[in-house]
Amino acid sequence: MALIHACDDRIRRGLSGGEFACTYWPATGQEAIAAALGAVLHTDDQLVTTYRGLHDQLAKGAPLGPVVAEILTRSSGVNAGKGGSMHIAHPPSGLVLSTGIVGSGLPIAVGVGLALQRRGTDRVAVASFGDGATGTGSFHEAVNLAALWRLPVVFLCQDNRYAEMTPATHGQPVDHVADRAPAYGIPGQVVDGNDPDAVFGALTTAVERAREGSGPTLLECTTFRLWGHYFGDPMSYIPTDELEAARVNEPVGRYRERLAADGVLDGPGAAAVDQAARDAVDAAFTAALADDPPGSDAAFTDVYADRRGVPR
Ligand SMILES: Cc1ncc(C[n+]2csc(CCOP(=O)(O)OP(=O)(O)O)c2C)c(N)n1
Ligand SMILES: [Mg+2]
Repeated sequence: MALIHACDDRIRRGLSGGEFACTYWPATGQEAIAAALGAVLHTDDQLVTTYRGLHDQLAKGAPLGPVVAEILTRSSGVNAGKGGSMHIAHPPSGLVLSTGIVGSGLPIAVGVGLALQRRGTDRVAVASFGDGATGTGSFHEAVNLAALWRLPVVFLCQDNRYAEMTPATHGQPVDHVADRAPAYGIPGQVVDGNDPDAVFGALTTAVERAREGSGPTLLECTTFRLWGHYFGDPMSYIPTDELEAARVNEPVGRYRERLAADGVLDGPGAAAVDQAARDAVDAAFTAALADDPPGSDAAFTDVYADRRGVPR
């Protein structure tokens, strides 16, 4: 959680100060969901996430330096600087891809789940998406098919209450995304997405169910995007009291307080964790900023793959 928090902060500071330019969708406020996800999944479990994916990508084990370099479109990036902040993939970490088309990650995760099932593995595929994605047709098609074929998929909704500038209450006729699960005959659960222990528990159950062949779960983790939709979002459409309440409920500080109360991590210990995270992030940015963007000669490499999936 500290690493995600530090990295998101560093990106926003760099953009604010004009040090570099890129599109960015901040993940601050959603650190707990990703940290729990990373702790529950194995490296060879597969994750499909979205443009708001920094937290998921780092938690899944994608390497910090090459992820930062990709965000800055440098040739040392995970995708050689040709994907940019919206299209981060790292197959060795089980990070299948990050998509910019809302709802499109779910059917892809279902396809991955089908492949895992047919190969007879006990691996699982997770689709991580926002509350707004549940209004797309692809959400319903994906959940229906995964439920029908009892695929090893977990549908992980990061319900941050907004889709761009539209509140969830204006976009869905049910109180909770998880309320839709009975329509597909699968378990649905709402969990406090700002409590990493709660997310860990619920995800463990969902992932075990998928591993043993009992099919998918729809897990809704309630949270908030504390910096709005995109970097620079003035957030004027969010009522002040709602934003204030969300800031108080912020997961990193909340968990730090719990760890202190439980005698797990004292103040200096927490400060050391934060400092180590900031140091790692600063080193990643220093290296990435010293690297070059890909040259024009790279434009036609890694574009097509042959039938075995080998890039050419
Ligand atoms: C199919 C499609 N429609 C619209 C958009 C424009 N768009 C980008 S992000 C977004 C909001 C998605 O909200 P949500 O699924 O809740 O994810 P969040 O951004 O809150 O993480 C929209 C409508 C898009 N990228 N793709
Ligand atoms: Mg949302």
